[in-house]
Amino acid sequence: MRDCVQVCYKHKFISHSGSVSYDLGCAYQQTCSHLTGSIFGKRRSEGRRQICSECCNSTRLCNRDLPCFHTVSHGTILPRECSDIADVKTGVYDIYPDGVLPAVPVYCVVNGIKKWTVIQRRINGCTDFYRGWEAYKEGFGNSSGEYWLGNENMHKISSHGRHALRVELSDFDNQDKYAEYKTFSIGDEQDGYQLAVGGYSGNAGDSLTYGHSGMKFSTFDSDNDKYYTNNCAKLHEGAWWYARCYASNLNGKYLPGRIDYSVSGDKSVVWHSWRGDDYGLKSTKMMIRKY
Ligand SMILES: [Ca+2]
Repeated sequence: MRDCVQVCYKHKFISHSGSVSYDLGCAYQQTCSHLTGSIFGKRRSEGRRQICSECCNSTRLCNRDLPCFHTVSHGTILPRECSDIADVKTGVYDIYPDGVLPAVPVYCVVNGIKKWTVIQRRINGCTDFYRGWEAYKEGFGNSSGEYWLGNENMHKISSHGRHALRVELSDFDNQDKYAEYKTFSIGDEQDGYQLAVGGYSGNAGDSLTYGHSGMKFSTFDSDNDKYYTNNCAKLHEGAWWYARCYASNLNGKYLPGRIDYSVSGDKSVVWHSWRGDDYGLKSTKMMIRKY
């Protein structure tokens, strides 16, 4: 099987003692057709002086030495997020949340001097967002369409410098609203990718700080919510930093417009403080930037 592309990296880093070293290794960009659900590859190896090897088959075992055909130049600092990319414009770019390969394709939004990295986008309901812990951890979807960047990537990006979050929302009456937060970060997996968000401004109302900041992430197969006798992710067919259960549900089911409670319940793409929990929004965009 030859549909896995092998790439190599050489990444400059500074150790705790202050000495400069280079992390040499290899990674692959996952292009295997049976894994099209994910746009994100996995880092193949860590540490120094790894031998480049071939991605052999779907078991992801690597066992053959191969020459590298692509090497990142000596000392190159790879962009961790859109604001690290020189001359970035609105569109799809590769970022490296780990600081090393593999690349993660992502949608960048440039608004004046503000360069945003989109972490979540809904536009048409084409992508299924009712997925489990591993899918939300790694990310899924398509960088030019609907996607979730992945909790692990969000954690890595938000761990380097202070970040702001901007949430942009549209309804089916062609109205646009936004909510912006001065602070945004995601904990690591051990912390359940806990959300920390605050400093609201905007015109959509704040449906994230109260009820979600401080909460762990929950999926249907990993219940970390505060509703001890029920599972919020299952109840609302989403995955979110549920408490008991939500003020917003942007990864909910794509149910356009006013929904019939008796049929669908409050499972849709909701931002309570704007259109209430019986209205499924048309599009959503969550994006972050370093400042
Ligand atoms: Ca629960």
